[in-house]
Amino acid sequence: MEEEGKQKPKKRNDKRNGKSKRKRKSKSRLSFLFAWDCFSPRRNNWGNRRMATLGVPDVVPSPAQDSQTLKKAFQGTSLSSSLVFSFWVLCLIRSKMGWGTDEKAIIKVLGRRNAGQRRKIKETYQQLYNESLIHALQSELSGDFGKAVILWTSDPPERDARLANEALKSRRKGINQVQVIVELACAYSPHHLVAVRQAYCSLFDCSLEEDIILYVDLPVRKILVGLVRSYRYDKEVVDSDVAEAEAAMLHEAIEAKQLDHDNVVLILGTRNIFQLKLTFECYKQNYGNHIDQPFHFKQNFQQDVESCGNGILESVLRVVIWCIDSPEKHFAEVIRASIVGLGTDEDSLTRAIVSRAEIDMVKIRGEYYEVNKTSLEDAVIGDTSGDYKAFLMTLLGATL
Ligand SMILES: [Ca+2]
Repeated sequence: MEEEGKQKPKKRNDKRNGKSKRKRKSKSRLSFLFAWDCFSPRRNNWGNRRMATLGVPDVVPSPAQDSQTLKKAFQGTSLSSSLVFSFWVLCLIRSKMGWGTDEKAIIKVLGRRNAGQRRKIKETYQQLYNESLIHALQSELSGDFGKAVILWTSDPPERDARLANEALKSRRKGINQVQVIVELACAYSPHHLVAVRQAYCSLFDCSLEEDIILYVDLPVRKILVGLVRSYRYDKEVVDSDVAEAEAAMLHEAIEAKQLDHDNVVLILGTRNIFQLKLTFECYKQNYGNHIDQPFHFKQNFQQDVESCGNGILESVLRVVIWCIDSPEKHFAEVIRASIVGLGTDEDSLTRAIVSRAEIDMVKIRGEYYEVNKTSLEDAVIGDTSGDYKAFLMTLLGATL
């Protein structure tokens, strides 16, 4: 779990001209920011317990107790409750049918522990049984349920490095795959992105950037490399002059239909999230009027990007803007798209719920209801079943 942003906004001195150039957001100059201030990433973009749906019990067993419960669940607790059968019959059934894993107990333990608690359980399990918990889960669980539990139990940087690798090596390179990389670069803290890049190097013996260059074609490659290379400043420091100038640059790129222009890549890949939100707002204020729109309707940067075409580049930039401006909108859409119509895209559904349950799932749930007029929980219940459904619902706050 990533730490809640606790740092207060601060001034930064620009030594080039000897005076404070960058300014802390002030209500008088930037009053239009107030409307979204309550959704500010400073408070919850990168993790906030109040925005998590994960339900940790008031009294949490020790990591050793949890490890024992899990070990017992792998061996099958049904032995003790099925004394009516003789022991050898159970052994026979178990050996023939693989019967004996208590999935509910696994969900009850792992599905109700936060990232720090899960890490301690993993360490303790390794010490007690000289066996990796992840390996044990891999050998005991299967299907979408197994995948979801393993992703949830993995360290977040390693989890996301594996997700990125899977997306890059996928034969399909549609927006569903590419957006996994965009999420990493734009919807998480800069520290998390660096940790994912480090994990990627250790796991796959090459850098994330190298694999993007290898597997993704231009012009999307240029955008993705620019985004994952970034290490954004993570505090709320904005400069309205920079926002005005860079909104103009974005507008020039839109006018020229050059969405992969160097300026676009530089702005989106280097500026802090707060600065970019201000730039998007300046864009809307300065360039949002369109002849064919009612006078009170101002088009924003994302809508202008979409009006440039419907190719992969436009889709990628739309995801970039959403992940920066309001990640909950993006993840609500990922969940909607994974559920809508016949069948389910379980990988996307799992990724969205597993990776955001501890960050902003409450906001995602609200956004989902707003757009789809149905609850996120009902949608998940309607499209999933068995232990997989029970696990996702537990991460969404339901109790078994
Ligand atoms: Ca469906």
